[in-house]
Amino acid sequence: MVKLAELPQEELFTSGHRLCAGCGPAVAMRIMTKALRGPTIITTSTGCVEVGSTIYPYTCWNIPWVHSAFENAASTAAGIEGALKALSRRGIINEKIDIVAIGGDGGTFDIGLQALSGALERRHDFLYVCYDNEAYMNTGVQRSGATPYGASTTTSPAGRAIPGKLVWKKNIAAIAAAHGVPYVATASIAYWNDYISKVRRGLEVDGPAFVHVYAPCPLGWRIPSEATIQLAQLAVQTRVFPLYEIIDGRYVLSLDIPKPKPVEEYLKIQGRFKHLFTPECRGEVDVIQADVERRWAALKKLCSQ
Ligand SMILES: Cc1ncc(C[n+]2csc(CCOP(=O)(O)OP(=O)(O)O)c2C)c(N)n1
Repeated sequence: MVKLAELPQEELFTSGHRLCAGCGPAVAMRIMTKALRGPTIITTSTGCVEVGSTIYPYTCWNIPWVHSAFENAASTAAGIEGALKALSRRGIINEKIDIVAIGGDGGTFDIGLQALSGALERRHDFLYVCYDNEAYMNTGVQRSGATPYGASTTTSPAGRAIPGKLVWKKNIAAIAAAHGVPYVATASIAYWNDYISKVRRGLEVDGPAFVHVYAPCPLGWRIPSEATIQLAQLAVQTRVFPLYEIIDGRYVLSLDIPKPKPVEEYLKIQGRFKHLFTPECRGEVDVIQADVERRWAALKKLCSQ
């Protein structure tokens, strides 16, 4: 674990971006850059972070940065890796340059999944960081494969027809790990030093690495700006978003939660789950609590193998 005093003073994700007040993904980016270890090229797929951090002619990235389309951050990273290899073969560069691809949950779980799968399978040496704000926020809060069951979004609106989204969140860490890559981890912006250690480890391993970081969105979750970190912490403390690593296929729990808080505590402060507390939706909170417990038990089992 790193100490606060040991972090680099230099800001590579600087002030002046146009992300919302209390934006979880912005915090995820700033913390991530504190883990970089040397020359690095970053590529970011279209989404809040890309849109809000690089409004032409400005940028808040104090580091080489390439824009990718919504669907192909991982392919861009693979291309950068190939180009760097060619340059080093010709003796034009002789230092190791890290490559980080960044995508939101929509750009990762859904539309960028083919590009991600291909790059993981081809064993490109890069780190993929997925910041998960659990919907397509940049385009107006549409549900994604990462949106949790029961959440109300513009394309899964809670009302008479449905009580919010009807299907469960994809297990993206397991999908990434199924490619047999050396390193996969989940992280939360509320546990910044755990997150930094995981980003660093992802850079250090030889081959592809995937870090899934939980980053609440005040706009889409309908929470006050100052509640972002509290929510990121509550997700972990309720076991909604467990923190773990998958090192060469071996599951390791990063933080045990022996006395979890009730999921209700996490749900009730978010506007996107408000309808779950009306008489018509009675029982939905129990359904969510039961799913959290089932997934936690399965994770504990994997960690004990
Ligand atoms: C092929 C294609 N389809 C749709 C879009 C429109 N689009 C741009 S960003 C985005 C959503 C991004 O969602 P996510 O990756 O979750 O990032 P967030 O906005 O939440 O940061 C969409 C639908 C696009 N740019 N390209």
